Amino acid sequence: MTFIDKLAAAWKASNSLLCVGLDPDIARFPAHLQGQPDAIFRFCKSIIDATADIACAFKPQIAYFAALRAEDQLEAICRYLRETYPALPVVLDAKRGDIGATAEQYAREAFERYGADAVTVNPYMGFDSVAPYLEWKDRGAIVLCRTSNPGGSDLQFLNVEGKPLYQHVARLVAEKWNTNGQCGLVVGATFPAEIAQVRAIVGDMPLLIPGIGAQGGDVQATVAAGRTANGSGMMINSSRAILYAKTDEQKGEDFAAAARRAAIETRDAINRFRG
Ligand code: OMP
Repeated sequence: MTFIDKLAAAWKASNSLLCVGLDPDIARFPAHLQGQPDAIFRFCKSIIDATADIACAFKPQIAYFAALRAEDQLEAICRYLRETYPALPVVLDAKRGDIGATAEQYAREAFERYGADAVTVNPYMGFDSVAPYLEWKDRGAIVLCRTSNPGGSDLQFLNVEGKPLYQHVARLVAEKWNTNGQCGLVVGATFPAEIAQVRAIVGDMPLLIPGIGAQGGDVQATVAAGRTANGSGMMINSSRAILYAKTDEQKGEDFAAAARRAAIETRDAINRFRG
């Protein structure tokens, strides 16, 4: 089954557009996990088990693992997801971008080593830097288009031949790069007007939309701008607002239970506006 088919099936089966981001920050782990050698794996596993029936996808962010030499725990998390929740796509957030020969190795890392269904990639170096990911016909390449951070405007908003650069990226991916129907685009929830512009350019192409929750993106505006005719088409990612939902005031509540509550609230808020 291809990434796109798996995602479409997950949207339907879960009735959810929520992508749970796995950005494990050990400084924010509960006390009983502090100092444990497999703390990252155990934290992520608890979050996954608490939210798998509420999510349409999981998105591990590689930097949180690599910075601590914990790639083995990322491998274990990806394996756990594949074996325990095979219907849920895993999007490896690595934002790769390099010359073709190097990109071939990054593609193997994402798809062979971690077994990811899709990977985020940076389009700045052009088609030959993205082509190696597209050789993996059953996997997805999710291309950065209009990112959620304020500095994204520095380049993505540059006026190129009368249109902002991000719109050229959207058009290029939709019309030239997506020959095998395996691409998606990243568009931040912090810029709903741009989500609508991208949706108008790319038809039903899946959008990965980070920026709700900790970054303050507006759920209603995001869903209105990004939904397809059948009310899906988006993986709306939330990481910190779910992972660290437990606050000091909720003394009795387990961190995974708090994450589940936050995930349900987010899924339901999204579904209210899907139509
Ligand atoms: P929270 O702000 O905690 O929900 O995390 C957002 C996640 O999405 C992080 O893992 C970011 O690296 C990622 N992200 C963005 O925040 N903005 C983008 O434009 C693109 C991404 C991404 O590609 O996932």
